[in-house]
Order: sequence, then C-alpha cells, then structure tokens
Amino acid sequence: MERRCWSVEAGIAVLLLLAGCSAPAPSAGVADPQATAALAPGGGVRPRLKPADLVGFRSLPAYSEPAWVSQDFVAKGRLPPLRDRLPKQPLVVAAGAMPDGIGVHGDALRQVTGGRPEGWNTSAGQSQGWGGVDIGTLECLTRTGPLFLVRSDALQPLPNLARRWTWSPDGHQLTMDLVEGARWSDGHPFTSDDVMFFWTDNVLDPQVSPLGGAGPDSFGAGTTLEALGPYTIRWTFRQAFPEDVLYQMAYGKFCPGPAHVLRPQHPRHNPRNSYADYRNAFPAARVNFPVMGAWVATEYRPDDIIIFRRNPYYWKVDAAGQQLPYFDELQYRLLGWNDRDIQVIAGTSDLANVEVPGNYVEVLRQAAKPGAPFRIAFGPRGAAYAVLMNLSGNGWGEPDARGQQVRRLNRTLAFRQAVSLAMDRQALATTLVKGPFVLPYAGGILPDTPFYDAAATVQWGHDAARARALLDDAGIIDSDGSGMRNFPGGGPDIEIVLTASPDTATDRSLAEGVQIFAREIGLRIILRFVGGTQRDAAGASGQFDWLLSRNNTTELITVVQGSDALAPMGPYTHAFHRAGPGGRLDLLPYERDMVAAVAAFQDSRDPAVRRAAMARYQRLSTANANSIGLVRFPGALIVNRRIANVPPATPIFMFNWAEDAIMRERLFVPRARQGGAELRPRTLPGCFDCRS
Ligand code: BQZ
Repeated sequence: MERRCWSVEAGIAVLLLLAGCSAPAPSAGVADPQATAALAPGGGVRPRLKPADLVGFRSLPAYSEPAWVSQDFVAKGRLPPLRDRLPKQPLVVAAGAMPDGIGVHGDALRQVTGGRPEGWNTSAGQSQGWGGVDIGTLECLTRTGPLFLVRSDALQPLPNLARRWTWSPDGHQLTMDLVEGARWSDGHPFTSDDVMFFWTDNVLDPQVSPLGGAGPDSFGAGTTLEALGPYTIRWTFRQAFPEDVLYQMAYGKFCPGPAHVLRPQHPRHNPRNSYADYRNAFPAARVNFPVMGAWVATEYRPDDIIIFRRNPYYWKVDAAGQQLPYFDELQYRLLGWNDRDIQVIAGTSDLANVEVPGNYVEVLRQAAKPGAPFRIAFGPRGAAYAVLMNLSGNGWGEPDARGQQVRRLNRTLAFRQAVSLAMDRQALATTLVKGPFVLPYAGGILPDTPFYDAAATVQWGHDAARARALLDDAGIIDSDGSGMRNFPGGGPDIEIVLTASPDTATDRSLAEGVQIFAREIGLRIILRFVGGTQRDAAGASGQFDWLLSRNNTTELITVVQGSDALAPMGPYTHAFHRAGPGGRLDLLPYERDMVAAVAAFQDSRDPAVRRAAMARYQRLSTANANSIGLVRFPGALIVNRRIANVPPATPIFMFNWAEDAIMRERLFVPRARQGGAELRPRTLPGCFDCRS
C-alpha cells in the first residue's frame, strides 16, 4: 500500500525547502533516520516490512536490565531476578526495524498533554488525559500503530498480548495463545482471566462503556469468547473468517485492565459498589496502578505533571536481550494542546503531533532555524473535520421537542445536501492557514486510503443559491418573515446547536465558519463549546443536534481497522446514529444500503470485491451527505534531535496515533547525549495497594 505523502504536497515541499527544513542536519551520534528508510518517490515512507520484521516471540540466551535495577533492587532482594520477571518467550522487538539500531537504557522521555487524567480505569471508560498517556500504559491483544511500515501484501495486525492465533478450518473460530508468563507491573501474572474479565464484565456489561467504545457488536454481532486455559482463549464468530476483527483487538478496543485490582470494585462482584463507584475507584492520585505497558504512573500533581517510571516486569526485550523500554522515565506535563508544540520548539519536550494547521508555518519557520532542537516530518493527510448530524429519529439522547424537530431535518436528504452546499470549504481551509496544507473534504473515506475511489466520491462544492433552492423546495422556509427559516408546519425559527470542542483554534474557527455559512442560507446555529471528555460523553450519549468532529478513529483512513464504525452496523456502534431507548435503530434507506456495503466488505477476502464494496459505500455516503465533510490536512511529527529510533515520516494518525506508531519502548538517547532529564532517577514503581 503506497502511502502518498509528499507528491500532492509539492507545495508543502516547496514551502519546506523555502523554509530550508526538509531534513535538519543530524547532530553527532544520531544517524539521520531519513537515510535509513527506503523513501517512496516524492518523499514519505515506502512500507517494506513484514510483521515478523518488527516483532517476534522467542527466548534469548541472556537478558539484561539497567545496572541500577540489578544493584538497587535485585541484589537487595527487593525484586526477583530479571529472568523470573520475563515470560518464557518475551516479545522481541527486531533490530532490523530499528532505524538507529539497538539502543541503550537511561534518561527521560519528556512529553506534554493538553488533556487531564480522570483516573486509571480505562476498562470503565476513564481517560488518562490523551496525548498518548494511555498508549504508554496500556497493552492490547494485537497492535496496529506500526503498520504504516508494513507492505500491503503482508498487512495484518502485529501479535502483542496475543502472541499467535489460528483459524478453525471453517473460519468460525479463532484460537489465540496469550504471552505465557507475562506479568502486570506489580508482578501479578497476566492470564486469560484478565481477558475474560474485560470481555464479560466490561465489554458485554451494558452498564459499562470502556474507553475506546468497545461493545458487544464491535467484534461482530453474536460473537462469543471463552477461555480454554490460563493462556488460551477462543473466539466464535457467526461469520466465517472475519479477519478484520483482528484490527479491533488492537488499541482502543481490546486492552484489558488488571482483573485482580478491578474485579473487587465491580458491582457484579462487590454489591456494595455502584457502577459509578467502580468507574471512579482508581482516581489519578492512586498511582502505581498495575499496567502491562512500558511505564507506570508513580507520581501525579494535578495540573502540573504525571511522572512514570519503567515497568520492571515489562515483557518486551530487544534482540540483544535488553529489557525494554530504553527510557527509565516518561514525563507528561499537564499544559494546553498548543503548549505541546511550543515545548518541543523550545527544546523542553521531545515529541508532539503538530495537528493545528494554524501552527504549521511557525513550526516550519522554527524548524528551519540553524541549531533547531527538533526535526519535523509531515505525513499523509490523515486529519479531517466534518459536521455529524444526529440521525436518530427515535429518541437516542432523549431530545426535547426542538431537538426532535432538528432530528427530522437531519433525516431529510435535501436538508443535508443544502447544508453541504452552503459550506465554502476553501474559505474554511484558508481561515485555518494560508498555503496548500488544508484541502476541502467531501466526507466519507479519506483520499489517502487504498480503498478510496475518486469516481465514487460526490463533491458537493459551494453553491449557496442552490442550497436555498433545495430548502425552499423542501418546504423549509421563513414562514414568519423573521429572515431565518422556520421548522416546517409553521414552527418557530429553526435553532440548531453545534457542539464543538474549545480545545484548539481549529475547532473554534471551523465551528464559527459553519455558523456563518449556515446563516447565509437562513439557518440559525448556536455554538456550544464543551471540552474533551465532556464532548466525548455528549457524543457517546447522543446529546447533540450537530457535532463538529475530528476523525479520532481509524475507519476513514484505514477502512480495515474499525470498519464497524463506517455505518450503523449495530445498535450502539456508530458515532451519530444509535438506537433509541427501545434498542431499535431507525435506519434511513441509504443507511441500510451503506450497512450492506460495509457488511459485503467485511464478509469478503477478495480484494476486488472489497474495493467495489467500499466504492458503493463511498457513493452512498457522499451522495447522501451522510456527514458534512469540511477540511482535511496532514499532520507533522516533531521530535527532539536527541531522540533516536523514530521512523522517518511517521504519520501522526493512521492505524493509531504516532505515540504508538513509533513504538516508544524502543526510543532512546545515545549515551553521549544523556543527562539530567530524569526527575526521579534510580527509582521503580512502588506497590499499588500498600494498605492491603
Ligand atoms: C494524540 C491522541 C493520543 C481522542 C485525543 C483527543 C481527545 C479525543 C483523541 C492526538 C489527542 C491528541 O487526541 O490530539 O494528537 O496525541 O490524543 O490519544 O482529541 O479529546 O477524545 O479520541 O485521540
């Protein structure tokens, strides 16, 4: 799958060249990562690896850890020897895929997030503050972030907590072997009990909604899961060979939490607790919460910082047997999203996804300065904004009378088409940043995916006059002379609430732009700005008329991962059309056809059939203005130049965010450049529940 990064962005390349920051000169000791990857013509990365070139499982003759761990902990009997902390066959991160080769232990990876941790119980939906915080602590059955490096003919999720899997001859059962001997960061064994607790008491429990939105239908309607032993699980599917389900078992959807800590708080096992008690039982202040990830939160200062220290039981090593991660410490300063870019520019942070177009020119200008502490690489246009109209007509989100009238409009084809025609996407793009970064977005799957079909994509363009005519013909008129259109049947002036996040300039500017262009066709839009998790909650519970949404999930850019979110495949899977209180989905005819197209895609293993199914989906989605696409743009990863092993031109978002795609456990700082960044040197996580 050739990823088109730069050719289209010739303009950007020109700008980069103008800014003279195509590839800042590498500093001593750090190989120029650009030089170590086969670049596709026109820049970007030519995926040339197979999954086995990235990770594998085997035992090695010898293992090693940072010397201070052996001296201060193992030698003093405070920790078992490394070999007893590792699985029989640990996950080995292959050297061949390490741009700068085998690394060295030490130092701190410094990051910033604009989010705030709610707590550690992601199984019950708590966010850890985004920005890659949870990606650093969670591990999932499979892994997909690094797949941007994998050849399309070898594309499949990487093994992770599930180290291998086999399909039954009829394809209705998938047996998975878990990593035998892996342990949580408190030393407790990881087994199928953790997987089954996550499945039974979280994914399947209607009172729990795990972070990432996994639900009973996320793995195919009617799917069951059982444990065959402490290290073997078996899935049973109605459909034969639903191979894409392996993508669903990666980050966001199947990252089990520690059952030995969570179960005692779950109402099914502790009747004294309510579901709210269960969700909130592990606030951010309760540090040392057991994880399977590379780092454990050991210190939390609200609105200031979360300090993480290396997980002494981390079950991954490099090809030389060094226990990963290389970094002994991970720091997350709790600031604003804009600070994330600024801190990397200033050299006081190491990594950021530059995703606010308004910052691009300044970041490029800074990157071009001689001695700039960071390097920059733009990826494909994986970010896109759209207006999602709530399409439920039977009560999802319990709308009031006005809200119900808005739903009726949203479910009217002419109304959606008119709103789409009213949007001047080029003007919206230019308000975000001048230059060729931001392009109009038609809605549907993104042009940078291999399943994109331009001929099947209906571009609505900008035509306010035609939009007004469509509304007039549909009887959506100004019936009281107020100058604004009224709800049909002589109702009051139409008022529609657009829910958006105040977190970035992009969200604010696009929301205001939508309001202006809607007014031009006589529609009054009221803006409601609600922050990160609140906005996510409004979205998940259907309490919105219209939602301004950035594609934070992978289905529009990969299709294979999260395809269940492309259309309302189940009563509770879709972002803007879920079942009402009765549990029934009131699909519109074109939605039923979209569901059929996605099902045809999921059910087939034939590339031609899958491409045709996606073309049908794309035509239905864009012709019916299923979502009102606005703009799409590339993001850029900026990395401090002291950091080694970052693959060149890593997309900030594709199969997962860059924080996963770059495999942070294998990032390192060459010995000669280490020093002084750690806040809690030579310390390890403490016990979680010292009281018990
Ligand atoms: C990346 C990401 C890692 C969530 C979040 C945030 C939440 C959404 C989305 C992105 C942030 C960063 O995105 O913007 O660059 O670091 O965290 O998780 O937007 O509000 O709910 O889906 O991932």
